[in-house]
Amino acid sequence: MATPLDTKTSLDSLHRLRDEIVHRNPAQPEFHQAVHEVLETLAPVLAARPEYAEPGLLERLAEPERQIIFRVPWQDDKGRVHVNRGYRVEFNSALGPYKGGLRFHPSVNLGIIKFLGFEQIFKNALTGQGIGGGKGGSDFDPRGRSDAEIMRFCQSFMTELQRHIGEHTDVPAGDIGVGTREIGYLFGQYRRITNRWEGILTGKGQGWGGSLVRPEATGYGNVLFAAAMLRERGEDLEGQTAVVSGSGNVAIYTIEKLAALGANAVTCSDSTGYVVDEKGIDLELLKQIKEVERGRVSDYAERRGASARFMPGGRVWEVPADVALPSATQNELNEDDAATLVRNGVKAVSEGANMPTTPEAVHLLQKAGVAFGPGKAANAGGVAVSALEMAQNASRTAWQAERVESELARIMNDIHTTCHETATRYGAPGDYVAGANIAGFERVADAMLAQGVI
Ligand code: NDP
Ligand code: 2IT
Repeated sequence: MATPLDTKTSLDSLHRLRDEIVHRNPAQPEFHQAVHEVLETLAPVLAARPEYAEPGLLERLAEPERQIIFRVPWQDDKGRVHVNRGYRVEFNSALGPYKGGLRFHPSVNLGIIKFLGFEQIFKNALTGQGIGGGKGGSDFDPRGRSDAEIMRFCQSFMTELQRHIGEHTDVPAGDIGVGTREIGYLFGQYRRITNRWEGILTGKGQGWGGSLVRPEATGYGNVLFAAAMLRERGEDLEGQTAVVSGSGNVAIYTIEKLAALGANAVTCSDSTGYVVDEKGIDLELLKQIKEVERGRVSDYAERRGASARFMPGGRVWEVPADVALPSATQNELNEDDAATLVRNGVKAVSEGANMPTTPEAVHLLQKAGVAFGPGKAANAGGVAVSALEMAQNASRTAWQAERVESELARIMNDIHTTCHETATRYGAPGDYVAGANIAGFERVADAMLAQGVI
C-alpha cells in the first residue's frame, strides 16, 4: 500500500526529478520546458494518488522508449550531394502505436523532436483514442527547393524510416514543412520498398487512403476548443475579432472555421512578418498564395489592395483582438506579447501550434483571467482525425465528411469537458493547463502501471 504524500513532498520530488532530467539531457531547452510545464502541475495528483510516485513512473515517462537518428543523403537538381539528419523519437506506446508528425525545418534537432514527442503523449491520451506518442523530422530546409528535390529528399528519408514504422508500430503524419505533397512522396517510397499498401502514414491524399477533413482538422478543432472555453463563460465567437499567427495548414483552417462561426480573423504571418487586413483575411486569396503558389504573406498584402498592410518583422499580437490563436511555432508569444494582448482586452488564447506561448506568458494570461487553451488539448483535433484515418484504413472504408466532422466536434468537446472537470477536481478551476496535463497523465500512467516496469 503506497503511503499518501503531502503536496509539498510531491513538489520537492518533482523538482528533484526535473533537475535530474535537465542534467541527463543537456542542451535541450525546449524539451526541458515541455517537461517542466507538465511536472509543475502534477503535485496534487501525486499527493492524492501515491501509487504514481512509486515505480519510477515519471522517470520512465520522461525517457523515450526509443530514439532513432539517421543520415539522409540526397542530391539537389545540380547533382550536389547534401547530408541532413533524420529523427524519429518513439516516446511512449502504452496506449497504442506511436503517433505524431514529422517536421522538416532547419531548426529541428533532437531536443525539439523530444519536446514535441513528449507533448504528443498527453495530447494523444486526451483524444481518448488508442494512440501512443512519437515525433520525427529532419533539419532539411524545404524553402526554395524544387518539387524534384523535395521528392528525392522524402525518398531518402523514407528509405531509412521504413525500417522503424508500421501500422501497428508507429504511424507518422505531417507537421511544419510536411503536408500532403511530402506525405505522398514518403508513402510512395514506403510502398515501393516494402511492396505493401498499409496505413503507415496519415494525412494522405483523398483518393488514396487519406481521410476527409484531416487537412482542416487541427485548425477547426482549435476554434471549436476556443468556442467551448468561451461558452463556459457565457460567450461565443460570433462577432469577435481574432488574431492568428502563421499561414500554413493550421492557420489557414483556423481562419476558415472562425469565419464559419461568425468571427473575423484579421491577421496571418510567416517568418518574415505579418499581414493585418481590416476587412478580415480573404481566405481564397490566402489559400491561392500559400497552397497553390507556395508564396509569402507579403504577396497577400500586395494583391489584396487597400485593406491589408504587411508589417515586416512585426508580431500579430500587437493587433487588438478578442481572441488569439497562435498557429506558427514554439515560443512565438512571449510575456511582452501577452501583456499587450491583455491590455487590448483579449478574452481567450488557444494554442494551434505546439508550445507557442512561453511559460511566463501563460502565467501572465492566466493571472489576468484570460481563458487559456494549451496546445495538447486545443490542437488535438489533427491527431484525432489522423486516428480516424487509421480506423478507415484498417477497415478499408472511407467515411463521409459529415461523419468525420461530427466525430471531430465530439472529441474536441470531450477534451474540453475532461480538462475542465479535471482542473476543478484538483482544485484549479478554469486552469486548462493543469486539467490537460493531469487528465492526459492519468490515462497514460494507469496504462503504464497496469503493464508493469518495462
Ligand atoms: P506549416 O508548415 O503548414 O506552416 C508553418 C507556419 O508557421 C508557416 O507560416 C511558417 O512560416 C511559420 N513558421 C514556422 N516556423 C517558424 C519560425 N521559426 N518563426 C516564424 N514562423 C514560423 O505547419 P503547420 O501549420 O502544420 O504547423 C504549425 C504549428 O502547428 C506547429 O507548431 C505544429 O507543430 C503545430 N501542429 C500542427 C498540426 C498539423 O496537423 N499540421 C497538428 C497540431 C499541431 P515560414 O513559411 O516563413 O517558415
Ligand atoms: O502535433 C501534432 O499533433 C501533429 N503534427 C499531428 C500528428 C498526427 O499524427 O496527425
